[in-house]
Amino acid sequence: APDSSVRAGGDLEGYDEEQVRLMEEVCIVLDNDDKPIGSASKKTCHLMTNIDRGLLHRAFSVFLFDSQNRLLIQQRAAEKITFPDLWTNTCCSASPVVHPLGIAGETGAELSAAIEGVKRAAQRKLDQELGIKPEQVPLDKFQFLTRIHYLAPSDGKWGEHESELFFPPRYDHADVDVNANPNEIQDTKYVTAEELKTMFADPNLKFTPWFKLICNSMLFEWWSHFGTETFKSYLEEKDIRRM
Ligand code: DMA
Ligand code: MN
Repeated sequence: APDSSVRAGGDLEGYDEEQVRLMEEVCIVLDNDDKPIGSASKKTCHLMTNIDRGLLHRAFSVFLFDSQNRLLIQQRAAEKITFPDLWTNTCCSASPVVHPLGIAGETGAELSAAIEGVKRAAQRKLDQELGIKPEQVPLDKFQFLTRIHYLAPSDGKWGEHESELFFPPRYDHADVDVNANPNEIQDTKYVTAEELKTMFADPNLKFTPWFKLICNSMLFEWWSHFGTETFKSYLEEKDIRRM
């Protein structure tokens, strides 16, 4: 259930009303080994004062490719409380607890249960941010790659500390219909790896820290091997990458 007490305290004063409302969502809190140990509001999970004390939550990153092997990227809306205006991967979010007891698998301790829960969370968020309907990103076409444990400040007050799971949500690279939500996204673009590298070299373009980190450490390599046996060897990594 949303935690309506999150508006207390004045931390969210002056921000966009819809984004403030979304800070009431309840996220899955993890121990250092990715095991669920409780829940906390999205606001609580993203305050640097809590992150500095070790608070960690479950999140996911989606990388959607089209039939021409181009990656869908987005520029975050100015309304976003964390990392506004930055270019980033297709879709990211904290994995919310959507039912007081957690929907099937969503609070599961096992990696496979976590993957199933996060696939559902990703499917919902692809619709909420990009207007991509669940039928176009069916759960059985998502592929799990790996997990990273990651911390980055946004500004002085807000930041990220999360264990992220990665997915390409269509291994068959089928085209989907995009209808971006302007409260979340100001621009979208399909890019080849070469086009993305050119964007990275442009000093006028700003990117989220996790997207640059993932691109340089993993994504360009994965991308160059799509459809090959090598790509299969990247799937379902058990170890947590600590970055
Ligand atoms: C945060 O995504 C999650 C990761 C994996 C960096 P976000 O800031 O876009 O979350 P939300 O869309 O829920 O605001
Ligand atoms: Mn997001």
